This record gives sequence, C-alpha cells and structure tokens, in this order.
Amino acid sequence: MLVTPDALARHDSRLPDDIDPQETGDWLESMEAVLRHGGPERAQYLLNALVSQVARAGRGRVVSGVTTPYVNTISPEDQAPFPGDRKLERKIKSAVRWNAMAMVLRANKNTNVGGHISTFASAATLYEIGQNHFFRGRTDAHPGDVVFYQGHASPGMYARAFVEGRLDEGRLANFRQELRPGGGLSSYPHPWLMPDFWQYPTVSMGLGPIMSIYHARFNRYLRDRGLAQTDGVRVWAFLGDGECDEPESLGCINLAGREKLDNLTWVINCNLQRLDGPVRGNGKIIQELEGTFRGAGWNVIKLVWGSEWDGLLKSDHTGALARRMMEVVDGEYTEYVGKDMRTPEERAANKPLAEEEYAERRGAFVREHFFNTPELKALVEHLSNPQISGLKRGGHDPLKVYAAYKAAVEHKGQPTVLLIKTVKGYGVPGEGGQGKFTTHQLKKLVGMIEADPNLSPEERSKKQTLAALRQFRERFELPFTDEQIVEMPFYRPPADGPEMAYLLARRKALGGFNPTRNTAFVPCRPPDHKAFERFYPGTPAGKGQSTTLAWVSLMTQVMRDPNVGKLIVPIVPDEGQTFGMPPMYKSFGMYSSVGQLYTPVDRGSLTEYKESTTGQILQEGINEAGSMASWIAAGTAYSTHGVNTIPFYIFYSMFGFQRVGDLAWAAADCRCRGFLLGATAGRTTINGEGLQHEDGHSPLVAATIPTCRAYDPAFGYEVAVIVEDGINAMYVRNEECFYYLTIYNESYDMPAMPEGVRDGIIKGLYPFKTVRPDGAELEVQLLGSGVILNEALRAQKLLAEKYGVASTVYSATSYPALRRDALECERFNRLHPTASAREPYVRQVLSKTAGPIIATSDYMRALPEMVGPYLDGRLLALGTDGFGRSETRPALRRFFEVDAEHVAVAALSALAARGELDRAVVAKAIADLGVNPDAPAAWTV
Ligand SMILES: Cc1ncc(C[n+]2csc(CCOP(=O)(O)OP(=O)(O)O)c2C)c(N)n1
Ligand SMILES: [Mg+2]
Repeated sequence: MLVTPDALARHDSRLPDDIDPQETGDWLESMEAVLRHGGPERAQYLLNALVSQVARAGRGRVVSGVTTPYVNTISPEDQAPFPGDRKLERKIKSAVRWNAMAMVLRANKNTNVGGHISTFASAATLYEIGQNHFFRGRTDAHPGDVVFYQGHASPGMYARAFVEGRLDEGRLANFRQELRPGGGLSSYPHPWLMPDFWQYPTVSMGLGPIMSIYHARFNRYLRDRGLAQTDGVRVWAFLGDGECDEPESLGCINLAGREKLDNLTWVINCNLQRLDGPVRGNGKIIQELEGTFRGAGWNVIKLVWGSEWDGLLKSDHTGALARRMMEVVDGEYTEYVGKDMRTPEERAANKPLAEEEYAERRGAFVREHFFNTPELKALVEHLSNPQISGLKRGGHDPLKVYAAYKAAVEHKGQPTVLLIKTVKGYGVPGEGGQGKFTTHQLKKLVGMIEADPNLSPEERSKKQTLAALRQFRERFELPFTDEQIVEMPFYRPPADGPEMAYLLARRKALGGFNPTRNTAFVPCRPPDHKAFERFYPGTPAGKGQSTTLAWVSLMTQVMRDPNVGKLIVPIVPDEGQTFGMPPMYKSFGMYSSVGQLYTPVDRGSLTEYKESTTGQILQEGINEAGSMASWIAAGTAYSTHGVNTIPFYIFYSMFGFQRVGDLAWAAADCRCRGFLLGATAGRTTINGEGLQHEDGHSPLVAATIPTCRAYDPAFGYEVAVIVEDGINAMYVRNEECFYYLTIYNESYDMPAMPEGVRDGIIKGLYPFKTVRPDGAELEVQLLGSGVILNEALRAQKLLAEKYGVASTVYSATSYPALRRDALECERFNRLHPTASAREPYVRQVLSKTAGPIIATSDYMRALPEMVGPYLDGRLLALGTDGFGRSETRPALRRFFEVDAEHVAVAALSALAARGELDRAVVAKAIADLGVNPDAPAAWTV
C-alpha cells in the first residue's frame, strides 16, 4: 500500500494544524521530485526509511500510521479495464436480484418462514462480479475455488443457480421448506441438507471466516506434503461488516498474514449496518478494519466510492472533499441513504414520492449536509440534485468491483481483504427498505401509497406491495406486466437470448458452477490390521500405560502404514508434551511453510522440536478454534480435493466441545470426517487440576451431534479397535460421520483383549470379567467406562470378598452408541406393531442377567442414564455431577462417589431396595468401607 505525503497532506484530516507550512512545502516538493523520477515504490522506500529514523529518535513515542485516507485504494489511473459486457451483466444481475427477493417474499406470504432480502440486495454486485469473472468451478483438472458465501445472502445464490438452470421453480418456491414434496432449499448454506450444492456452512457468524483461513493454509500443507496440487485454488470468504465483531472472524487473521496466504481473498461487505443498527454509528468500520488487517500483515484494498466520485476527487485540489469524507461518521452516511425524504405533512398523509422527486430531494439533502462548506458546494455546483443523489458507493459499481478483485487475486505474498462500501437493502423499495435500521429483517414490501379511507387493511397491504414491486421492476428493468408482477413469478431470461448465452459462457470459461460440492468418494485401502493387533495382548505386568500413550503409540504405527500413513494429519494446540507426543515431533516433523530457520535448543534429543516444510503434524499453538478449523479443512478434503486426509485432533478435553462446540456442529454440517480426541479427560483423572480443567460432560455434548460417534475406552486394545473401525467406517465404507474418543493420562496395566469382544467394543458394551464367589446367592452387574472401569473392577473384588456377591464387570465404551441403537429399535417397534419386535443391543447384553445394574464413569450421571429407559428400572448411575476441584484422584473419586467403595455401597443398596438384602448390611458396609453418608453432594458445593 502506497501512502504518499501528498496524499496524506491532502486527505488525512487528522493531521494537526501545520505550524510551518514553508517547511512542509519544501518536503512535499522534494517528494514530488522523487515521485516523478523514482516512482511510487522509491517514494515508499524513502518514507519507510524516514519513519524508522523518526521512530528511533522518538524511542517508541512515534509510530507510523496503519490507516489511509477514506478514499479508494486503487486510483482511477490504476484501475484494470472491465472485460465484461456491462449491459448483459446488469440484466443477469437484475434477474438474480428479482428472484432472490421474490423467493423470500413468496416464502413469507403464506408460511411466514422468514428469509433475508436486504443482505443480498447490498451484495449483488459483489457476487455477480465473482460469478462472471473470478470464482472457478470444479473440473477434472481443478478442484474449483472454495467460496465461503455469507450465510444470509443465500437467497441470492439460489436465485443465480435458478437462472443458471441448476435449480427449478419448485425448489425455489419451497425456500425454507425442506420437508415439502420434491424438496426445498435450506435457509442457509447447509451441506448436510444440500450435499451437492453447498460446500461449507457459514451462517453461524465468524465460523466461515476462521474456516477460510485454515482452509487456505491447509491447501498449502497439501501442496507442500505432495498430497494435492492446490496452487490454482483460491479461497474466498464473504463476510458482513457486523460479523467482524465476532472474535472468530478476526481472531486468527494474523496466521494468514504470517503465512503469506496469497491464495486467500476476503470480501467484507461494509454496508455499515448489522441487524439492529449501525456497525459503527459513531466511527468508521472501514477505517477500523483497515488498521486491524494491515497490522496483521494483510494487503488491504478499500473500495469506498463509485466511479461518479472520480472526477470530484480529481478536482479536490485542497483535499477538502477527502477530509469531509473522513470526518462524516457511518451513522451519518446511513442517514444519507436511508432517510425518508418526505415532509412531516406528506408522511402524515401517507403521500408517496415519485422516484424523480425522491432523487431531487435526496440530492438536495446531501448537497446541504455532506457538501457543507462553500468550498465543497462549489465542487458540486455543476451537478443537479438527482446527479448528486446518483453518486454511488463503490460496491455498486461493477467496474470498480472488478478492478478491486483483479488487484486482489494478482497480489503476491499476502492475503487480501477487500473493504467494500455498499448500501444495505440497495434498491429495495418502500418503507423499511434501503438503509433503514429495520431493513435486515424485512420480509414484506411496503410501498408508499396515498391514504385512502375506503381501503380495507388487506387491500391496502396488497396495493402497498404492488407499488413497491412496480418500483423495483422499473428500477431494474424487468419484463413484467402489472398482472404478472403481483404473482411474483420467478424469472429466467429466455434460453436462446444473449443473457443466457453470456452467463453460461462465463461459467464454462471458469470451469463450471459454483457453489458445487463434490459428492464422489474414492475409498482408501484399509490400513494394515497388524498395527492395531499389537495392542491386543495388553502391557506387561507393572509396565502401565495410559490410553493417551496407547493412542500415541498407535499413531506412530499407523502413520507408517503404506495405505493410510501419509494421509494421517495429527493436529495439536500446544499440549503435545502433556499428551506424550514429542517423539512424534521428531519422527514426523511439524509443518512449517518456511521449514526451520533456527537450531532447536533440543537438537539431537529423542524429542527434538522439528519443524519442516514437509512436516506431518499441525502444531497450532494455543488455539483450539483454529485447530478445529484445520481439522475441518482436513476432514473435508475427501470432497474438496478428493484427498482422503484423516485428521486426528487431540486437545485438552475440557477445551473441546464446550469451547468450540459451534465449530464441531459446523463440522457435522459439512460432513467432516476424522477423529477428535479429548485427552486429559474426566472429572477426577487429571491430578491436581481444578474446576476449569476437569471435564465431566464432553461425551454428553458430543452425543448432541447426530454424526458424532462418541467413545470412552478403558484399555489400549479398545482404543485400537475403535480407531481401526473408525478409519474403515469413514474412509473405506464411506460412512459420513466423525469420532470422539475420551482418553486419559492415568497409567495402569493394560489387560489383554478377551476373546470375542470386538463387536461389543464398537457397539458400546461388552462383558469384561465375571467373579462368582462360592455359594454366592446375590448378583449385580457393574458397568464402568474409561479409567473408572478400574473402580468397577475394584468394587467387584470388594463385593465378592467382603459380601459374597457375584458380579460381572462390563466395559461400556459408548453410551451414546447404545442409546442410538435403542432409539432405533424403540421407533421401529412403535411404528411396526405387528412385526417381530427388535431388541436393543443393550438389552441383548443385560436383560437376561440378574440383579441391579450399577454404572459408574468419570462423567455426569446423565451419560449412563442414556440407557436407563431400556433396563427395566434396574439401572443406578453414579457420576461426577458438579464442579471439579484440585485434588488427588482418590480424593476426587471419593468426593464424587464414583470410587470402588461407593460402587460397592451402591450395589448393596440397590440389592436392599429390591428386597434381596437386609438394609442393616448396607449400613454396616457404609461404615466398614469408610463412606461418609453425611458428606455434601458434589453438585451442591
Ligand atoms: C453467531 C451468530 N450470531 C447472531 C446471528 C444472527 N444474525 C444473522 S444476520 C445478523 C446481522 C448481520 O450483519 P452483518 O454481518 O453486517 O451482515 P449484513 O447483513 O449487513 O451484510 C445477525 C446478528 C448469527 N447468524 N450468528
Ligand atoms: Mg452489515
């Protein structure tokens, strides 16, 4: 970005009053000479040198600015010529605008299902220029550009797809009614619901932006590791200016700057409004964003003013106009476009304003309030009021938008953000239309009509709509009669007309339609079973292992597998040491686009911190949201790039679903595959950590996501079975889901895998060990999961040795899986009363056993209780409800009442409740086992 002192002097209203104009003049004159002889680059060089000299002398008190004047970055002289046919493109755009609006209006007329008109209305030119000139479609040779479309601009995308002939009228008529016969259209980009259309969900604000950054970086990773040629792929993200207030939107922009992601282009539609009102009524969102992005290393292109302003700015010899542009705040700019130009009397009488009269009055208002000094008034003396009214914002000028995009895609070495000023609800007629604070929610057009006491409210409303539709028709030159327009018919230009020929030729030249999601899937060859089998014998006695270390060791094997090894993408946010991953660092390296420019202090050690351009691990730093975005990029590459990368994102389980749950939901929406590993899991298992670290609920949150399969394995062989089946399910059998495993940092001897349990591990439950003391008359079933299975095993011993009670301990690897299966059986039986009833798997395992069923885990009771309804009232769940705290494992397990003693007491108590045991025995056991019956419940303290 070039900032000449001349430009600063002329445009920057923040410059203090000049205390020595003579001296300033000398400097400016010298700079003029440099500009003439050396050009702008040389001038910039000298400026930089001067700034650093001053900064040194100022010892930190002087810094250079990061914002530039409130004018277009690209001067008219540097503007690339527009290669398109303006007339045809306008006609196509008008058809798209109309259909987008009609779709929402029609959807609301009868069914009130909502939709947005004004967002796309403000962004139509931004998308149409992309569609006609930039967004590449998918071909055999090119995966296509990845465009993160702004969620609530989706009516515009459907409208265009209709004009392109990709969607039919029926689909459009069923916008937001996806359950209608023939199918409808999703409110927003939802690949789950429209898998051949949308690629990425964006409507939860902030997620599109962060996903786009990591997607662009992942494309580099794919290229550098030789997995896919992604150089020609551009990632575009369209954002609202209000959306930039979401931390996820701007929180990771520095990564894009640091990584010099010139394959990434952001278009921020700065219509100065969000849902409730102005984004920065008292300031300037474009200026604020410019500083933020430039500081983060981005190339910033501001497009503020349309071509009509070029001449005025050229004549602005004193800089007064540019100063005024800077001085006016966004709230005032919104008033210029949104103000009702009628007099109070006219408003009271409901008098409509003809288009010409509106332009006349609006021009007069802007002349009075914006061009507010004699000097500025002189500048626009030659313009009529309607001409002043016609001075447009940059985002509605196709020539300027084209030039800005072209400069963006040609820029090397930095990502580019385009800050483009538009009008919210541009061209939307009637009350609550363009520039109004209510425009975001507008669902019905209310054109202005003369007051008429004889009209019924319904007739009045009809007339208002008709008036507005006519106004729209006139403005965008649509070929409807009055009779036709009331029906709001969808409009596709004639198949043999020039518009369709042009539109299809443009898309053909760009490779095909966008958005389009690739639904083809090429399965992997399965990984070698041997790597997984190694975990079946367990660990030698006394050589304990945690499930986390079992996973690390498994990964080290699988990453060498000839079929899938290269495809594995381990992702970690600065907790690798906690999880025992450093040996992987050395063996597989961490990805860095520049390699390693320093000698790591631990060079030569077994755990060397090795960075490399071909490193396999993505070490994301302390950034769970960014790691999730990386995981999503890797987990959707099977579709986007036809590369079946298999991401394993391992994180501190407490900072998983509850921290970035919305990204996990978005991942499911975009059919992401892969593994999430909540490490250091459990409420009682991480020694010493406290309330904010100890996770007692992530499997429950995971279970809320329909495509997530959540497991809580206890032993190394269970981890191996689940991971192997997961890889095969997702990447060989093409099941559209992802896996969540809770893994722990507690070491214990890993047992050998019993015979015949593989299926049970996957289905969620299997019997692990039965103990039947001689002469036992009483029996209980003990369910344990994860590390807490060990407590069930200890309880089994206590029950047998002290109370003569027989028991079987089961490993419950997945309550969510058991519940889903049970729900399916229940539903089938309910709806097929005469068919032979299906028995849920959990009942197949437990219904023929005797006695109460006691379940214990490191999570809230609600987790095992997921299967309660299917166990005939036999289930008693223990769990870790309440806040965690810093303590030792035994103390915590006693406190939360999930330890062996509590399990034993619960079992005896349940037997007594069934009348099978004297209650006095339970009371004695409570005393003998040292359980305090009057301790406070963990969830109350
Ligand atoms: C996380 C999240 N919070 C709130 C919303 C609801 N919402 C939808 S659109 C909108 C306003 C958008 O304003 P802006 O980003 O400026 O987009 P514009 O429509 O002006 O282009 C809001 C608050 C949402 N979709 N996502
Ligand atoms: Mg906005």
